[in-house]
Amino acid sequence: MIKRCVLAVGLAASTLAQAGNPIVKDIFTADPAALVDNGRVYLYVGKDDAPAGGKDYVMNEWRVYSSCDMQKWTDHGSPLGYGAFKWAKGSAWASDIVKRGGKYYFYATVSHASIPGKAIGVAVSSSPTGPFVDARGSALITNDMTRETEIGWDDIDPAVFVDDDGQAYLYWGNTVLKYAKLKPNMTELDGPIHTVGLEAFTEAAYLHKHKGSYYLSYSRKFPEETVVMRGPTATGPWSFGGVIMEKNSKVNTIHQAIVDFNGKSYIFYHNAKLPGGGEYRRSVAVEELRYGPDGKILPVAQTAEGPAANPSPGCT
Ligand code: FUB
Repeated sequence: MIKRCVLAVGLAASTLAQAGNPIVKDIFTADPAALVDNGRVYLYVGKDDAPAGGKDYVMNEWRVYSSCDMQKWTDHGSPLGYGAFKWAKGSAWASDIVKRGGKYYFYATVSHASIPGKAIGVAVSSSPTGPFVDARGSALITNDMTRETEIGWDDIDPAVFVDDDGQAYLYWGNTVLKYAKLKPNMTELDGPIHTVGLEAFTEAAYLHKHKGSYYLSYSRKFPEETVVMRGPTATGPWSFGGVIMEKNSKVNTIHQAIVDFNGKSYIFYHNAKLPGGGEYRRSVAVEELRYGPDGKILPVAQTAEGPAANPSPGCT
């Protein structure tokens, strides 16, 4: 199924031979994050390592894949695991990535080793495929920094967004959505933590901008469905924009990421459709995402085929 090849840059990588969903067919993958850089789309996932019948997440590392056309994907291996954060003790949960000043900043959920609960770290690399190293040597967000809920997993699922004026924002949360500005160094908060009141917010907030509108998508309810809010700024005010994707059948989570690539828009998400899949054995997939003439995101159906090939000029 996997053909070994060597990229022009000299890094060993593997080409995934079969197009269609799920994107990765040889391991279980979850919690997609995506980045478009130099005409290539990079997909970051958590590796679901739970055994068949497992009762909890087993996630120790992230993996990165890339494509020039949204159909053929190259496997670049693991750019980091939770062990990149010396202060963490496990749980390579959901992540997000952004490029700034020629560097790639990877925000990641992990379990903190000494502060009970989940935490968010930031790692940095000079390449989108890593390796990434801890950019701070300490967590950016810890469970004791927010007090809206008693649960230990309410500080998860980072989503980073840099606005056109250069202001960066970090959104995150489970049960309660929070956000804060980031300093230009991308490794420190710049001001207070705010909360956003969203109906039935569960997790997986994601902020993107398209044709002048800001879209805040998230997982609503449990089992989760993906819904979107729309607003005039990166911090709202938000108006409900509808359900983008209906809930999964064999897994409660769905976790989306949305990017524009080569003139089209795409949504990455996960389900449990790979044979042997389930709650803790998920699979990342992708579909084209379309906007109506009024800028409303249209509902997206999950498909086995995935999007049509969209070759990015000059991308090899
Ligand atoms: O993968 C672990 C958690 O499940 C993520 O952080 C959530 O978004 C959900 O997908």
